[in-house]
Amino acid sequence: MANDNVQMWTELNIDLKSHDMLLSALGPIFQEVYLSQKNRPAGMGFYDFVVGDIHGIRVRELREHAKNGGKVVATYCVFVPEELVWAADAIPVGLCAGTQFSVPMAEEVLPRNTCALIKSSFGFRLGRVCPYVQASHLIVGETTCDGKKKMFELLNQYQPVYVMEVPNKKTERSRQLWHGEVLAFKDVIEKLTHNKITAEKLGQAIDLVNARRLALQRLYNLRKVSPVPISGKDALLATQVSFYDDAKRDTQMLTALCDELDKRVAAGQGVVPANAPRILISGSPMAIPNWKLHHIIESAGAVVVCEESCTGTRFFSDLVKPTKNNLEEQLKAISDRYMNIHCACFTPNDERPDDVVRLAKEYKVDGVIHYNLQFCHTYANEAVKMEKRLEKEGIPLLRIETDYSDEDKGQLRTRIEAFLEMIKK
Ligand code: BJ8
Repeated sequence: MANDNVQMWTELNIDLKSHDMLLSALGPIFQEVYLSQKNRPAGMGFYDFVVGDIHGIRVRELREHAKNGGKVVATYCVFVPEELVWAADAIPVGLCAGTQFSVPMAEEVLPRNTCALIKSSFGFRLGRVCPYVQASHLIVGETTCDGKKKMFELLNQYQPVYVMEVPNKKTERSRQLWHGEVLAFKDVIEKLTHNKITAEKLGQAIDLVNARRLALQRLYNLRKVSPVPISGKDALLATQVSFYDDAKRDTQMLTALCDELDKRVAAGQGVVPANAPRILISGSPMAIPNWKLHHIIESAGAVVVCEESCTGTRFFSDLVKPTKNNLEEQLKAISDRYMNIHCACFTPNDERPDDVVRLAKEYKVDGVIHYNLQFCHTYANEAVKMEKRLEKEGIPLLRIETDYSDEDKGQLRTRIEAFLEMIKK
């Protein structure tokens, strides 16, 4: 299998030397962050296997699909309506962009004062180290932030990129603009795949993605219990894998994991003592293998019970409203659902602090850690409002700004330990 992988990566024009370095760096990190945890649910075995073969089996599935004439559509943002991709018999893949490894590659071209997520994604393509990028027929970007939209222009020099225009306001005019974008995206996908998106196909795709959202909702609901039956790191990993695994299989694996967690809850079995501080993280998304903050928090004896982020609740909280098989109504339901993502790219975006307050209560947290990637201006600015709002609600908040490097780990540890000491029950 190892040789088969090498042949596949060669066919995908991967830089094998760099790629080897990337994979050999991932193993020890995963060992330290994940495999060293005690008392993990057996269902996490599947996710360990996925990470252990991160550029193997799933990429092979995508290649098989392409050999049979299918298309692979890569995305970076939860605004891209994946239902339309599935409905055209193409496969959507959420790209990772969570590693420091590809950042120096990107810095040869992009300004250094760009957020790590943007640099990491661009570096993957520039350095040819990500088989998911190489295997995709189209990359779909969006205009959520300035850094990303300008990076997509550059990325387009290497691979076909289509950019969806995400409005910055939530007015009726903006909603209409977004609806038009969804319709245009449908045309783009139909053209790419030569498949017509019918009401029947779209209905099936809506059910497929909604089922995965419901499974993730169930997983997160189980994290509301005390003592919590799963660590924040494990829940984050399960969510991260949902971005690129097959949606049907993913739903099955999440369901099996939740069945096991139900039993843990019934037996009162937790991964940490009931009095461990419960933390909600709010802010920028954390793509694989960005486990840095969770690892520091949980190594300090606390537990992350919820993420208000795009690798958390924003990814699955809302379903696309099921409608009868009428294409027009389905497309409207899709655009409505996606416009309801409370990303900091919107102004104003008061729904996000509302969400954090609500989630803090639902998950009975002792404190919130606001996480924003360095040079991400939207989240950094929104933290000011968040701080005021949480202060009013009496919810302790710690603001963290960081990147993917290890340089500030010691400093973060000190600040987080001090915060945990302050909120201790
Ligand atoms: S819907 S959060 S996934 S845009 S961290 S690249 S905003 S400078 S990631 Fe996001 Fe979609 Fe919004 Fe979610 Fe720019 Fe900020 Fe970097 Fe960011």
